[in-house]
Amino acid sequence: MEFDLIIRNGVIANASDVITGQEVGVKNGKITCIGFGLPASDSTSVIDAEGGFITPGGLDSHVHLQQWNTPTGDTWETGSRSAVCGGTTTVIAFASQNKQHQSVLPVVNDYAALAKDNSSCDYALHLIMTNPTPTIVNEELPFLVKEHGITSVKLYMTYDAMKLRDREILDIMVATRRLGMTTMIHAENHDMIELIIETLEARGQTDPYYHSVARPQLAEAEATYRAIALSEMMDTPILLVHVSSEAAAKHIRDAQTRLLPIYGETCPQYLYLLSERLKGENFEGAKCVCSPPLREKPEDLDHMWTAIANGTFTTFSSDHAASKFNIEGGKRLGLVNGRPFFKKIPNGLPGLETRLPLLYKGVQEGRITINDYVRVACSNPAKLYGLHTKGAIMPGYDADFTIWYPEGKMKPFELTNDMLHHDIDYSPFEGMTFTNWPRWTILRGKVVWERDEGGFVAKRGGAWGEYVKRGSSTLRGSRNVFVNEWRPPI
Ligand code: DUC
Ligand code: ZN
Ligand code: ZN
Ligand code: ZN
Repeated sequence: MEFDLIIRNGVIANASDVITGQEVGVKNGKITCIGFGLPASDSTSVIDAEGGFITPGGLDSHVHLQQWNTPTGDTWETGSRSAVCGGTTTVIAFASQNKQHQSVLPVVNDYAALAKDNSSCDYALHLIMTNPTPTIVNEELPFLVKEHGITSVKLYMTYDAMKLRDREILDIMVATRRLGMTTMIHAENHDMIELIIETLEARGQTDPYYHSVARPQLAEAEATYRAIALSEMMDTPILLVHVSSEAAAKHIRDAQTRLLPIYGETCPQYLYLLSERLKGENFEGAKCVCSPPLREKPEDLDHMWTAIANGTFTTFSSDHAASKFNIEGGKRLGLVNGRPFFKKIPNGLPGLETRLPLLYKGVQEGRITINDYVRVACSNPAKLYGLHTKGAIMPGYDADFTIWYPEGKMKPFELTNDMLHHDIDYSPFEGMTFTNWPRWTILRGKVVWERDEGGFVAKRGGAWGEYVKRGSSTLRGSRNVFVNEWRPPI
């Protein structure tokens, strides 16, 4: 058998196993063989992994690029470049409906056009629904599943511009159940938050730090449980996005123990950063405003690591939703007449490129295993969102890989923003020490990032990331188990 590429001397890590001593053979962008002593011909490229881990290419299933609410953020070009330089080979970003849109078909087309020919990694789209008219729910969603392979929606329980009532969520779940879609939910109690914000404002408490006071863990936990109850009644799988607190994770775990199809996602910021970061001088706290907010205590971070290790969290995503800190003309978003106003600070952090190195650090520190890493960062996102040729190193799968340095080979370094490839003027993780980083990123058999030599090399071949039409989830879905004799409409 002829190979285009052979990767030698690596430790192959999947979600289930670690394989040593074997090599990976690639032909026409696919993994065709895993075995001993694969033969190289004159036309075969050979990579020597020198004992480092070979993991499936990272799949970041929660990314905001060129969305209407991040006007100073990354484009597809800069965001996808940053992704591959951090080991990610596939991103799923959002096409976002405004309340005014009476049809989501043009919305999806517009977002797809932004990505087309501009992405250095493979990509897919979720749909954010903010105004679920009967036509959209009953006619357009089936079309999007069939024609575009958009098999997931994201719904918000908070923000005036996005929030849905419980009844609207239930109506959408009738359709997502019928269509085998995954429903992602941003769970925070809107009314609790709105009341707190109003009173904070009246008291002049508008510095960035009060963003975290305005969105307590209780607001997340209440909405999380409510979302689970809606899902249980409708027998429909959901994923709670960007979970930040133990109380919310506990609701998810309890539901999973009962075999409900409830899934959870967490993000790097909830593993590493605390709300004290919002107190920085000179408005620096604005760099760490995300929702749900950073939590208070070191134990809060430990709980999130534990929930990755014990399987409560299904996926680990960046939630890259970046805005520049300094914008042209010396302006800063979130300052109103020179005064900080936390409600006006764009919510979200940059994190596409740092997601995998930060998770890998947890492997090095013994918090999680390499199998946990692959499960939440590669395999489960592929299974939950129906990317059936990605997320594992197996014959027949896409030849997408992240290859790490062997331990001890890389000189420790402190992260600075100029090492990153996004178009954002800061990273909340600057100053952290790393002792490993993706050494090579390979997308469908082609090297797109080589840290020691060419750096970001995808540009040589153009932005050749492809749109991926997705199928249905292969994780547990609707079970035909109901709360009583009532049945949802079919
Ligand atoms: N939700 C997200 O998913 N991303 C950024 C902000 C938010 O509220
Ligand atoms: Zn409101
Ligand atoms: Zn959200
Ligand atoms: Zn998000």
